[in-house]
Amino acid sequence: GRLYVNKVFNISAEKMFELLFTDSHFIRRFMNIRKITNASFAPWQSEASGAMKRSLNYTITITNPLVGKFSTATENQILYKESREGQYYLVDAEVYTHDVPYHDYFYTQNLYCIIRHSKHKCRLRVYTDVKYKKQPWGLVKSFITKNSWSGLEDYFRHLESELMEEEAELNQGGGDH
Ligand code: YK8
Repeated sequence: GRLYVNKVFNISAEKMFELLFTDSHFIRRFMNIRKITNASFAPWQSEASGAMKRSLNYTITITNPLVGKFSTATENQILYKESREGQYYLVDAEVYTHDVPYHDYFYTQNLYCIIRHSKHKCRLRVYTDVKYKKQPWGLVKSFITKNSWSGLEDYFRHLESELMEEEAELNQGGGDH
């Protein structure tokens, strides 16, 4: 896997969780910019195991010329029970892109880790892996992996820069964060 985001923000851990994992203005706006449409968010629900789960459905717009322009996607998120409100949040997000070539072979796993740093600061880490449900031919596998990494790198670089803008907006005019 790869670590795409590893950064301390002037945003509290609670706020970071709210921005990324609730139906927030931030995530709505980010999806708009990325041309992610028809988004539906299920509410978080607790599981017998003590974890929380929710799933999202949306349509992504793809810029990769090798692939059709759109694909529907399902994202299943698990908030691990080891998470502690305001302190530490671990979210496992599995993303299935249903309409891309070889979609039945792979999915993407994004692990988001939000750690409280101080009252108004947190560290965000996003660790990403391309997972295989069945083994494709070697050449196909490297093709999938290469194309996935480039799309993911672009997405998370953009997410990080939008979070930095949000951080600036949240902190402007407001005391010593
Ligand atoms: C989520 C991983 C692969 C996919 C794409 C597929 C290429 C197909 C390979 C062929 C287009 C928002 C990606 C990047 C689309 C976007 C997905 C996003 C960024 C040529 C064999 C969507 C996070 C996420 C996870 C997986 C990404 C797809 O929040 O290359």
